[in-house]
Amino acid sequence: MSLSSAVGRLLIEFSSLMTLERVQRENPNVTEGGRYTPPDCRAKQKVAIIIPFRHRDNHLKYWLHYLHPILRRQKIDYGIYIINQLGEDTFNRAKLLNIGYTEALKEAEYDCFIFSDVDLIPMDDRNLYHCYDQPRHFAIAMDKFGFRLPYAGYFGGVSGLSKKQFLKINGFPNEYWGWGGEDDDIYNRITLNGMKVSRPDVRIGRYRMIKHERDKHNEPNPQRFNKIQNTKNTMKKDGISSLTYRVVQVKKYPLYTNISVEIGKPP
Ligand code: UD2
Ligand code: MN
Repeated sequence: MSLSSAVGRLLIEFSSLMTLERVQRENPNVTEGGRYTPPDCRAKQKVAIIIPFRHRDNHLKYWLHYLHPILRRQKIDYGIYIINQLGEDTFNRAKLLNIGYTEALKEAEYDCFIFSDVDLIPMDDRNLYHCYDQPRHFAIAMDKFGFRLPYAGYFGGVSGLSKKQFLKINGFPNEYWGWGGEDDDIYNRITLNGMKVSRPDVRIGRYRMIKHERDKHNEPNPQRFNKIQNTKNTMKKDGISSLTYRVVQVKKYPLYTNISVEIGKPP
């Protein structure tokens, strides 16, 4: 991968009006469903970018506006998958990510999976969106945490695992309903399986998060503190091996593929 087209630190703001028409005009070489293959080289990895989603259309516009050009400059061979939770039951981020992994593989032979919140934009295009020897944590220095890692085991926001790394940890937990804890459970799975998180330099792994209130039906999960103590016991049975859901619609838009799913509700 050549970095000659990287520009480094980027100016990221969320005040200008953003429309999908504009983003489409700016990205004519992205093909249906939000796919892109660099024309001038053969990329080593095929990367599926998975975004857990519900009622965040405004954030998605900015995400697409900033990320498509960055990924193109990085010469990534990629596809964008929005996993949209239908209904108004409690949100479940990690289960949506498992679904994204499964559904993306039905579309192409992806070997790398990057899981990103819809509201997180990298501020430096040298933060390369591909997979590494160890599970990768990309969003290490966020504006909302004063551009520092909030704690050593933090794995939230944007992360990436190869197919092999993902399967080694039995994917992500399906049983974290509501806000919080699922990212710590994933971190536990990684270390309990003898892997180590890899991270970019703190000057490069900088992010802006679009400011928002806590969404309805994604209240903090009171069970999260207990659950993250038990990853060792739960990870073998709760994960990609136990995933159940129903796909209601797969729709290919010019800049992304939307997969709308029913995922059930907390027991
Ligand atoms: C933090 C982590 C996030 C996750 C979460 C706890 C950061 C920047 N991110 O995010 O990775 O660990 O805590 O669960 O620290 N979403 C929707 N609709 C909803 C609810 C959530 O689309 O109604 C999606 C969306 O992609 C969002 C993500 O889930 O970015 C995480 O939810 P959040 O942004 O409300 O949580 P936040 O910022 O505290
Ligand atoms: Mn957020």
